[in-house]
Amino acid sequence: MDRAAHETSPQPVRLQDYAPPPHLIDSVELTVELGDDWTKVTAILSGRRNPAAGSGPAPIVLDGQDQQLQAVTLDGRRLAESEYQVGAEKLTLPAVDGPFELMIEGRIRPQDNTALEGLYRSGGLYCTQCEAEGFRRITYYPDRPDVMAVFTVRIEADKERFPVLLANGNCVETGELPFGRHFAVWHDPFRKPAYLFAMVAGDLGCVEDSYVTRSGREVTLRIYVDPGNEGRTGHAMESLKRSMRWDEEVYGFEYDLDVFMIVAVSAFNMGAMENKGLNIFNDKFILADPDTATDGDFQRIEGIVAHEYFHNWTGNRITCRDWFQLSLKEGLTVFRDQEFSADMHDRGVKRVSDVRLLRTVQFPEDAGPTAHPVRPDTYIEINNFYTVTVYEKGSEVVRMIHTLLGPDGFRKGMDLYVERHDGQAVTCDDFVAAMEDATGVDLSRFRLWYSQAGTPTVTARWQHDPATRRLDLTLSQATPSTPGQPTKQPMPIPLRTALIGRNGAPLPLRLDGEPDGGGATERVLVLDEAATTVSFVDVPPGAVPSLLRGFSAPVKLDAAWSEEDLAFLAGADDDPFGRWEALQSLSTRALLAMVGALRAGKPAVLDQRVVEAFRASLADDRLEPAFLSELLALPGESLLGQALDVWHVDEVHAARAEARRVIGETLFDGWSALYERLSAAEPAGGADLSTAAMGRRALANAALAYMVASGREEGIRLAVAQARPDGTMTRVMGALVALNDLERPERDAALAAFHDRWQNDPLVLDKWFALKAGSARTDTLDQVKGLLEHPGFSIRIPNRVRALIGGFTAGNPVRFHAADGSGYDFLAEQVLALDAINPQVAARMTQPLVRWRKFDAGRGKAMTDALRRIIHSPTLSKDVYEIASKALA
Ligand code: 0A1
Ligand code: ZN
Repeated sequence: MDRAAHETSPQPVRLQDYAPPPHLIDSVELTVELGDDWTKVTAILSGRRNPAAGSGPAPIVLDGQDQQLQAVTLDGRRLAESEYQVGAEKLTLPAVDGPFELMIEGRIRPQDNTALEGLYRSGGLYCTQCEAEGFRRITYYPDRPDVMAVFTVRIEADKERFPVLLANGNCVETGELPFGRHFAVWHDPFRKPAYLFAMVAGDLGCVEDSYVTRSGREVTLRIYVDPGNEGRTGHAMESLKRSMRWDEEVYGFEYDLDVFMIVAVSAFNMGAMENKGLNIFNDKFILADPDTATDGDFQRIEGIVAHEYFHNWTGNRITCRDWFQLSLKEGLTVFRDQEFSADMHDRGVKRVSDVRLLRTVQFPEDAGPTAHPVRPDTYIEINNFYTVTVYEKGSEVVRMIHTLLGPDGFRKGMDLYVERHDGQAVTCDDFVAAMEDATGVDLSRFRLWYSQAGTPTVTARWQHDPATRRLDLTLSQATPSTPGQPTKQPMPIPLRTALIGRNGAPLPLRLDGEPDGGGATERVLVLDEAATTVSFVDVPPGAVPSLLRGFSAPVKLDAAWSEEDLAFLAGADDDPFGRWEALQSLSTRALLAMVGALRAGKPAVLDQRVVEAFRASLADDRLEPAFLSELLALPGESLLGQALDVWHVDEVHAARAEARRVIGETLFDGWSALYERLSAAEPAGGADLSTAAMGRRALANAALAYMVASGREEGIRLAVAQARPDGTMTRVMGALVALNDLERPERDAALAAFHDRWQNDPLVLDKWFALKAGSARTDTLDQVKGLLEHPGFSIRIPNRVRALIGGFTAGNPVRFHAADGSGYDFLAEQVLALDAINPQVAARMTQPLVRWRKFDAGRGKAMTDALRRIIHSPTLSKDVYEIASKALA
């Protein structure tokens, strides 16, 4: 029997059932006594009845999980056990009417906490992760974001093993205790929800710096790492200072405490966490030097450090009323970190890489069984909703508001949002209302973007009449049904539009009926009905529309471009995104035609126009190397799979490999000249981390990969030389990626040398695991199974799991989707093993199975068999249950 049919199926939580908390907590005094057997936690809560939730006595109900309650004292009187009820996840206390003081004593065992939520041990370090609902594993508490309190925290621990004791805010007292123990007391003056609580205890190295805010306050900055790693924190520290400056300049947001701390830990479920004044990071997103981290790693670190820092205002000062509003802080903060990175580096390149992520991961989510709106209206396990929809699509929704209001209007809206809501827990609707009230722009229909799931398709058709010089552009929209939402309404869709003249220059635009277009060459057209036609006048013959410029809305565009139009835009569009998109579309059409040929048993031949467009781009020396490397990347296998009704994994893989071979071979001399020129420009050591230098390395690696793909020995020879493990990581990884699919001894030797050099460095070893798991070679699954026994692998460390298991199941479609179902069996087994240890990560690992409808009948059956095997487990977590049951629904 499916657990779905079982009477104890986990029950969903619904937005419509939201009710304000019956009691508020004003202050929390928490004492945590870390001990080898038990950790004792004492909480003194000062609370009162919430006037917004009615009057009269109401029982105090607290959340709690995985802990032993020792004693409860209410207003100075110890309660008898008969006076309260302890359920599996709730503690119910007597009804109270007025203010109260509650003391809760309990004990927990962080050393057994493998779920990495609440207080846990990572190596020799104690640390916390409380978002979303981890605080209830530390003490009984109203663990919901609309309860905001001032926290004072006292930590006690053995001094020798845990010399560093940290919590949010300012350290107000430290001292010695008997038996070699010591304590520290931290006070955070800002009211905050429990999910922003954090504490750390361990033996850590510390790197200190400082920052002077624009009003002249000095802030101490500290990054804590395992001793020995201090030398790898410089980039994170610089990124932090740049983020602080940017937030002052762009939004007027200044940091508000005297100290800002970051702690890097090796066992962490996600990327990082924005706890007030004490961010905790997955060490992978802090530690970097040119020998061990790639340029991509450096850029991700900068973006994530910025993201967590930016949460101080968008998330911490103003937080979410309930977890359905998660995108209030996440969509907005992703938008802010994307803009920060665009300002620090190349705006066009950043946009392209963000769009690629959205399309590769969010579009499939929006089209599959776990599709949900940016503001979900129901969930079983909130941890499953830290999704690309809430984060990345949420950011696109904020970006559309920015486009509709303009930068000044958006800034006015942000100012009003902060003025109204600082110190509060609010909703997405409050955010939109501030944007409206600050500018007078009506966003009532725009709110559908928060409530309606699914990716709209915009269809664009046009007709030019040479006699009247009119171009009629007809636009229409449709959003497919998604689970629970069979029909959709049209939404306002901002479409940045231009017309590119035959000479390659954008034309001044005038709409029919306008006396004068003002000379502007770009318009934001807002498609807010099911269909509409706009007419441009004075349009010369041969003009080609450039649509959805900058990817101005998260939609699929079906535009009537011919291959010639696309080739023209690929060389002429003045919008970087538009130019990249044109070449992507041209390549996608060609690759899909190759897939069709292979399906029909015919040879796959690459459309020559793609090669010519590549040749032209290669020769265009006005392009920045970083942008050129994006331009010359073919769409990935999963994007091609999505573009097909049925994702034929083998044919997609073969077609793409053949296209790369042809492009590599035909343009070999061009790649080779480029590679040589760029390698000569690379200073020894590779420590130049400027945007330009990173761009040159990206392009050199792209050229190298095409040379290897050509099959010529010279390409392999160059890659083998570049793969030598004494090089900088960007170059070594570029070479290893280029070699990774080859059935050649050189490939094995290069990987073995890399392993031997880095086997004792866990973060670099992860790269090796991911390479092994991501190889298209036929022996990959066997290799992966063998590596589960590698001394460097541990199922308890999420980074290892994501590198090895995720590297195979999410990063290697052609092998994971092997027709015999072996990849699915492997994943089912791993998900079940992991679920007993870390349900949150297990649920994420289940994702590659959910889109089984996208595959042929044989694979679809094998995938659903694997899902059934998972869901029939008698001890399944609600995390995995939610994903698997939705996938099978
Ligand atoms: N708020 C963090 C992400 C995060 C979410 C949940 C976590 O554990 C369940 C951990 C981190 C961010 O947006 O960076
Ligand atoms: Zn975030």
